[in-house]
Amino acid sequence: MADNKKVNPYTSEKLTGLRIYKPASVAAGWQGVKSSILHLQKELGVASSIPLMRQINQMDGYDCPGCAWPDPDGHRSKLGEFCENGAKAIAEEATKKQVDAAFFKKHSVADLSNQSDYWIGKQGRLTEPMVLFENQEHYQPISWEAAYNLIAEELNALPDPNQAIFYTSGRTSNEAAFLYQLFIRQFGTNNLPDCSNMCHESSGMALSETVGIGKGSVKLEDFYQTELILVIGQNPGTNHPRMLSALQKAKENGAQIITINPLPETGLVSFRNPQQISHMLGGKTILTDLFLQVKVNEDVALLKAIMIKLFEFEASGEQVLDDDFIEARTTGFNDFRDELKQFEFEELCAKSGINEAEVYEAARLIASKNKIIACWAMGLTQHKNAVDNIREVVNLLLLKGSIGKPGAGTCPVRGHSNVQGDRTMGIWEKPNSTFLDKLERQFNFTAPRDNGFNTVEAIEAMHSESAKVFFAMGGNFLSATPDTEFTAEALSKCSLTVQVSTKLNRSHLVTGKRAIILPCLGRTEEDLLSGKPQFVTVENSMGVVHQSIGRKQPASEKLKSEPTIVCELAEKVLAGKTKTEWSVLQKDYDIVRNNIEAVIPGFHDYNKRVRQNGGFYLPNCAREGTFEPTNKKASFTVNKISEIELKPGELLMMTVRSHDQFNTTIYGLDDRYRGVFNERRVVFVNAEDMKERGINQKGLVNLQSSYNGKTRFAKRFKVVPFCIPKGCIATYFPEANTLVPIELVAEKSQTPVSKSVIVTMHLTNR
Ligand SMILES: Nc1nc2c(c(=O)[nH]1)N[C@H]1C(S)=C(S)[C@@H](COP(=O)(O)OP(=O)(O)OC[C@H]3O[C@@H](n4cnc5c(=O)[nH]c(N)nc54)[C@H](O)[C@@H]3O)O[C@H]1N2
Ligand SMILES: Nc1nc2c(c(=O)[nH]1)N[C@H]1C(S)=C(S)[C@@H](COP(=O)(O)OP(=O)(O)OC[C@H]3O[C@@H](n4cnc5c(=O)[nH]c(N)nc54)[C@H](O)[C@@H]3O)O[C@H]1N2
Ligand SMILES: [Mo]
Repeated sequence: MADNKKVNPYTSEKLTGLRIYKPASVAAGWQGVKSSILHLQKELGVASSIPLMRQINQMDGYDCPGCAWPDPDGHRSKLGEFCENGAKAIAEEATKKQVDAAFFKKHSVADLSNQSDYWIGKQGRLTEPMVLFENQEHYQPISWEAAYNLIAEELNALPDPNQAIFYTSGRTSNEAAFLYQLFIRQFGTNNLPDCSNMCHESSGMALSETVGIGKGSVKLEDFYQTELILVIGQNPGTNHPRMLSALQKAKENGAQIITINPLPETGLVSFRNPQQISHMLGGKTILTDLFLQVKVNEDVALLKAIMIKLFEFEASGEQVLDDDFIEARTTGFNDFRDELKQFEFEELCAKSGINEAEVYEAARLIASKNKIIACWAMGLTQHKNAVDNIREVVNLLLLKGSIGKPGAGTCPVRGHSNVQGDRTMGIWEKPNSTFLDKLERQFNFTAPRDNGFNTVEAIEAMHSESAKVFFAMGGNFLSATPDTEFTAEALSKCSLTVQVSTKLNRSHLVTGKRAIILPCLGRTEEDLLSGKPQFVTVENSMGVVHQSIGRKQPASEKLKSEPTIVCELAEKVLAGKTKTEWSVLQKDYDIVRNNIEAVIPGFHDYNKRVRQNGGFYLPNCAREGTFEPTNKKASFTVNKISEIELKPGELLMMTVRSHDQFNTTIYGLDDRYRGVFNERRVVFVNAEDMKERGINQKGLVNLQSSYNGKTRFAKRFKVVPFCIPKGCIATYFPEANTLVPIELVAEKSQTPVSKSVIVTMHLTNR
């Protein structure tokens, strides 16, 4: 482990005092309200919290910086349109604590890196631009002007623009994202990796190929009309808590819910709606009708088993499949059906870990319904066969004619609040030529045409020193990416690393030779241009583009908005080489939006329509049932079941989020729903696996993964016995990211395989 002078790229191995209780039986309720208030009170006080919480997700307020779950199209709750974890996100951003020049003078980079991620995040908001010069131990203040000059000098000294990498996290607004990709493409590269590469890339790939658009097809309204909802590989109680209200309403309207997950996640079992008095007096809604506790990465086997039953029901004379839909609106059905015939129902059930009676019950539920929604998140997207996982979900929906009609469709539940919008704006390493053609015409330049690096390729390029400058628009690249040691080496080989950020994180500490921090405004804060308040726009998980306006006094006078930072930097870096009037674009976001409208389809009358209540829906061919571009038909596909075979002693590890974190931002040390308190270095293990290994509750273990001849370690985890399938374990992200091999990525989407890492577990006494 690192000595005091050395920068430590890993999360702290210090244990904090684990307490284990029974997992919670109901989500939200009074405990959720109490937790929201505590977090807000601690970071900004009650008086400042009340006006802020009134504005969140209101039509004239700001968009919650947390997840991308949509707001209702019509009525918004006066009690506050937010959840417990939204309150934590606001507390984190609106905190009164500050990380200023004096802070960096006091703490060296190495000292900071030896603190826990929780401690680092809790120090407060970044308040002024800082620079870390080569071989220096402390960051020091730098003016905006000097910072831009330094970045311009490094970028322009590169022999090839493709030696620079420009990462984006998913909080960046449409306006900032559009300007950012324009600047980068004028600079000359498509090296635009983003957090999507680690998130829903597999969904985008699978959906574009099968139904013609890489986004989900449902609207919130569809939840209220549907008959059956599948929630697969998603933990909404923690990660999209407002989805529970939609599920509750769906149930009240008669829908049923099947949950497919290796863990019995509390939010999916039962829910106490904090907005409903009867619930707060003890009532609750039981959400899940059928829980299928699938083994990690065995969803394709399970889905195939279910579909075999559907075909059997059909063969016995029942009307189960939507034959007209299949005939008129799809291709590839025969190949799909013939391939399915090669599997044995019993073998598939055994592989998935679900008993035959339960699979039969699931098939019965599905057989009798015509309007089905499938929701999913990282439980499907972060596996080697992730794209196949999602294509198999699409197969099931197509069999039932359940895409492109009300009450039915695909619902990949997005993560970051504008991750979907960023892609729409062109944050993509593989832009299509239609988009580039239009961008070139609008801005009179020649755009680079070669594909750029995605996240994993970017890390590899820095590691092999074929990329030298790393620039991040938000996020925490070091801790969010796989293979922490490898990524740390990669970043350290850069000549310059730059982070546009709101809060301090580990990516500010593991740096290139020189490093810069550019502090920016957050969602909640007022954004004035020449004294005029501006709003930005974002796109939620269901393709609604709407405004977000912050009204809070910024954390510091020295902060700049992301669009301003991009425009000012572009002027410096592209000086003499750009025909774009960056200073004009910078004056008013309406001007930026007019340019977006000219380049990106679906944004006609952008400035007008986004000012109307609740914004507007982008066009969506799958929603409309036209399934472009494959002859206006959707495609059945043939998909592989998981090829993972565990050897004796091996376990399959998934990394999940606790209830007290937003990705790498650690709000607290509790995972209330799972009954784990005051500790993040835990591993959830099946009791039989513990017994076989002679490990007791709270036993201390090291984890290791071996891949392609290299062994990786994550040390000092406390064992928590848990209801999880035998052979599977769970740890938290980012503590276990050291175990995820950089080369282990999903086929086609190249998403790191963070939910199926083969590991071994070893008792230790240190
Ligand atoms: N409060 C809060 N909200 C968030 C975030 C956060 O960190 N905190 N993160 C945001 C982001 S960026 C994202 S992408 C989303 C993430 O939202 P989720 O995808 O819900 O997040 P994870 O914790 O990764 O949970 C994955 C779920 O999949 C299950 N799972 C794992 N492997 C498998 C499998 O092989 N099959 C099946 N069927 N299930 C599996 C796990 O048990 C877990 O319940 O949430 C967003 N919202
Ligand atoms: N093992 C494992 N690894 C994973 C995952 C997993 O499930 N398991 N999930 C993956 C997923 S789904 C995702 S999306 C990625 C997330 O990867 P990232 O998006 O890179 O990580 P975050 O933790 O969301 O980034 C948090 C940082 O963003 C900055 N920030 C916050 N708000 C703003 C803002 O408004 N503007 C700017 N400029 N900066 C801001 C703050 O400085 C904060 O520290 O991680 C991935 N990594
Ligand atoms: Mo994500």
